[in-house]
Amino acid sequence: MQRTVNRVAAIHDLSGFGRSSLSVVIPILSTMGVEVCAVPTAVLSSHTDIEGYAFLDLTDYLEEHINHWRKLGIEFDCIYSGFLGSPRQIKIVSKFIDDFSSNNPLVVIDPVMADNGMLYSTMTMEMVTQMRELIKKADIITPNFTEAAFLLDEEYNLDITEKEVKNWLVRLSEMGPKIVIITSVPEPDLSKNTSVIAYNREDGHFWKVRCVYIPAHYPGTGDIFASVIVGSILQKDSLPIALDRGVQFITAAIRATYGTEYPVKEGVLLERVLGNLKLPILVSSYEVLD
Ligand code: PXL
Repeated sequence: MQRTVNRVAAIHDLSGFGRSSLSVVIPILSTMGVEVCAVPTAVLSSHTDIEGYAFLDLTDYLEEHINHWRKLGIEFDCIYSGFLGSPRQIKIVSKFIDDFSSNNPLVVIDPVMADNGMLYSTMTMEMVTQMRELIKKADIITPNFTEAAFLLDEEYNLDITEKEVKNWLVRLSEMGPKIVIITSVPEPDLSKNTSVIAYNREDGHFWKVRCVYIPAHYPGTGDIFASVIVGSILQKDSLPIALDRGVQFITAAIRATYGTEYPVKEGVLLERVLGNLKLPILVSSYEVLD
């Protein structure tokens, strides 16, 4: 049966406070006209950057959750995973992809593990090793610059050249995914600025979208960016337009937040900008790299 609305299995944690993971994935994809079926990997009182958070790992529960869906014979247009709570969970996601792939869904893996050169507090090197296995099954991966370095076992070096980043993209795509999108790539010539650089192995193209610098580091922006990419690709936008959409949305969200007295750890004011997702891309700024 042809579905009227695309359906995504969203495998992420539910962090109650601080606007990350399912708390942003669901509103973004719903606004973009996508049905979200959540697979909650863990429940936290907040993301892990807020001291004293409560954490319930749902690894033991997940099989039951997924088994019910197996019995129902549910199909998905996309399987989209993010923050995973334990090494065993990575194996469960891998099996989920195998079991729910008969209709060839788009598989998007955001290897949420680290930022600013450091692993998040719940992550281990064992999880990094397993993530290298999991991304073999992805069509698209969206690591940030730190996660790309961990996946490739490369040094986190902010002086990286564009040529080296292209080499990283190609090597990551050789691990499995057709499309690799690295966010927060440093721009050594423009200190503090970053860009998003992507590679599509199927047509050999590299794309770049520059990000304006705003001196605040909000949590959840990686989840927001990856969710917009998922919604955009599902609505059949091209890869460079999806990148533009992701960067423009994040920029609007950060601009709506920065300059208010809002505490950075509470995330961006998503509620103020969600409606932007309904607008067409009026000005595009992607560059083609050769
Ligand atoms: O935004 C990524 C993310 C997702 N889930 C949890 C996190 C983080 C980043 O800190 O802590 C629980």
